[in-house]
Amino acid sequence: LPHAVCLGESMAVLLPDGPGPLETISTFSASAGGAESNVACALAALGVPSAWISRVGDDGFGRRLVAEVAAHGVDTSAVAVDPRRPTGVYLKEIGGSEHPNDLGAGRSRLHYYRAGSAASALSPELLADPAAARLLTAARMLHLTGITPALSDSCLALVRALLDPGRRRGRLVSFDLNWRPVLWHGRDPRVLLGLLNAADVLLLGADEAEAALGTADPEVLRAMFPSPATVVVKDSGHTVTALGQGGPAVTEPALTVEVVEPTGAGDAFAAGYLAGTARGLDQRRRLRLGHLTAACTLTVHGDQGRIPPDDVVAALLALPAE
Ligand code: KDG
Repeated sequence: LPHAVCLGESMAVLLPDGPGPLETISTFSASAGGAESNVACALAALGVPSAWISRVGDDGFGRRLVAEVAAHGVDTSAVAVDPRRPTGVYLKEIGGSEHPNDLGAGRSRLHYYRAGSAASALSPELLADPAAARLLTAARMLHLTGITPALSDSCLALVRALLDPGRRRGRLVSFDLNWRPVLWHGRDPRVLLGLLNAADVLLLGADEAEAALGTADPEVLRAMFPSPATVVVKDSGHTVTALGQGGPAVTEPALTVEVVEPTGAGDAFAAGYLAGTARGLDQRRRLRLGHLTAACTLTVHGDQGRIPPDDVVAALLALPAE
């Protein structure tokens, strides 16, 4: 049974064969990705038994998605198949060509085709599903993101139900803001405020916090969200600060790597941090395992990096603080 459950939509991913705006791309390779399943896969790679709960369409993309996530060792037994709605899809656009419409080297953009998807029909009914209830009852950690409440009213209701103190049974709930402004068109993103404050571990990127919450200042964010035991703020200089409830903040710089493409790095950081939490590491080493896992993803094109062998990870974690 899983130690951690990650819940949210994943999609078929169409990755262009090279950089450039979509009007110039003729070949895409298909894979699978999504914030919460990325976290589940990286947790499994780090030795934390994990499960991913979602819904997919009764189509080839859905079957591929479940198979790919399961191939990472993630429990997919509670992924429901919707006979009517399709699996969502996203295309990735990668900058770095000479074309005038290029995004710019090192930048990427996601284009979503997910409105009305199978996963957007996630709802509190999930809690009565025996397969999902079995995993949730066993899990010591539940990972959610700010993507799910943007998808539909029923998704928002499910996230609210999962954060309800009466249903938590001592499970640690982590919540990554994952601010996706395009998904909030026509919906009120202020609902996020209450959700973020209901988590135990709140993960925020400084850029997205500035955009969604109006500040990137770790102390201000800590004061804005008093309930979580820990608020983790990842700043644009790639330093991460963890703030508990009182006591000194812990700040840890990232590893210096050649960034190939950033998608999925935030998910990898979350997985590393949560794996460090599951291992009972101190705050600094949790952050360090987050950085290390993120670095593995920053240096590849896909959503997942390859985690180095255990002895390399252990040596990096053991380095003294700078
Ligand atoms: O963090 C990476 C995710 O953004 C990507 O895999 C797609 O889940 C996704 C989303 O909704 O943006």
